[in-house]
Amino acid sequence: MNIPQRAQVVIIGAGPSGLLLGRLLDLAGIDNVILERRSPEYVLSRIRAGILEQITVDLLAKAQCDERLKAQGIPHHSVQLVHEGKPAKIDLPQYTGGRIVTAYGQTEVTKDLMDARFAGGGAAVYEAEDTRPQNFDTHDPYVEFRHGGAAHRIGCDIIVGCDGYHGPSRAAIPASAIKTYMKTYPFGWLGLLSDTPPVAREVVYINHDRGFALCSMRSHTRSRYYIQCDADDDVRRWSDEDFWTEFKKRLPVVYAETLVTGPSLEKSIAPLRSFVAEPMRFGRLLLAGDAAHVVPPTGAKGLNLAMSDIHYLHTAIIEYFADGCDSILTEYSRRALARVWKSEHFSWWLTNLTHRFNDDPFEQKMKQAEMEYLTTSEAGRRMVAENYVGLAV
Ligand code: RFL
Ligand code: PHB
Repeated sequence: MNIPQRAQVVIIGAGPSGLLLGRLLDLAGIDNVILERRSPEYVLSRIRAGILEQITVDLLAKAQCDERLKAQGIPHHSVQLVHEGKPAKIDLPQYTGGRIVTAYGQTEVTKDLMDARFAGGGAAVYEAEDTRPQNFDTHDPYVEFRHGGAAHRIGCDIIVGCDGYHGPSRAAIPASAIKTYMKTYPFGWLGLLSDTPPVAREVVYINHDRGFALCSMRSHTRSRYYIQCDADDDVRRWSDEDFWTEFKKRLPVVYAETLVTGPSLEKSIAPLRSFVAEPMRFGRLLLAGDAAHVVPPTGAKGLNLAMSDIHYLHTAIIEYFADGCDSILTEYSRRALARVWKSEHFSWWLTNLTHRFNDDPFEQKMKQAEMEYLTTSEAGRRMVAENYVGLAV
């Protein structure tokens, strides 16, 4: 592989945010290199998000990577909340001027963007080791890494850290220049993917005495289900049968009776945390997606926030190269964070409402009252719908 020594932008991380940014910059004629720690196969094997906001769908259209999404994505016109065994459906377009969400796996989004990158011939270095952003507090930043046993260095104008929560970009910023906010939750999500028809037509969030459960899908024949589990639980402790038995106990009767079970294609436990680092700019190093913020998956905001960061960031970078105005990069951080905090709030709030936290009986009653208000009041339904389809960018 021919690794360039210079590019206008070096992007660290080839998850959905790094690949989308690379693609939009390619289309704008800005040369960029993507460095990824893992292999393409490994990146595509991670099962994560499944629900896309309209802003994400629109960005994939702008990136000319939406052919499969248009053919295979499943539009959802409502979402369900279940409390005390009673399902309540919240219409989405009615309260949002016609907006909806679309079920289409993050794996597929990543594959579509990866295929476009490979077809376009853009530089993407997979299995890059020891990647380190350097000198980014000067006008001469560069990124060092190792690949195939050799040391490399790429000089650039801008470095973008799209390297997720554990990546090296945020870690390279001096602690005195960044403020972080963190909340960890005392439970995780055990997820199972199976080739079985989804039990419901939309996403169902369930608050049950035994703990939270969630029904989702990847297609009309592939389901994705989750249950709340202990934060320190071990996935090897859960046979498929154990999962289905526990999951079924948390479903409303109407779904428990029709649930189709089958062997798992994947099973994993994800920790739940809320996290924000601000600002999202330090000199010539910019952060995007999970590198800068994490939400608990309740509400399906993580991938969508990563994509809305890229909406702000690609326009800022294009303007920066057009007129050299540095303040546009600071403006990126301000605009992105304004949306991030609102999504952080929604994800935190919905997690509190739908999960069991050793609540005392009074707190349980409060959640029940809130759920009843939300599902029976027009204002309550509008609030959930507006946030679920995604706030304006
Ligand atoms: P990613 O996807 O973590 O990609 C970061 C990439 O950086 C690479 N990397 C490095 N590369 C080079 N050098 C290094 N030293 C590196 N260190 C790391 C990694 O290998 C990786 O390829 O971040 P990105 O692009 O910001 O995307 C964020 C989303 O992946 C994430 O927010 C969502 O998956 C969250 N999420 C959901 N979001 C939604 O919008 N809707 C959902 O329905 C939804 N469901 C979920 C979720 C996350 C989950 N888990 C596993 C936490 C469900 C689950 C279970
Ligand atoms: C998923 O389909 O994986 C999914 C759906 C909704 C969520 C989280 C995950 O809130």
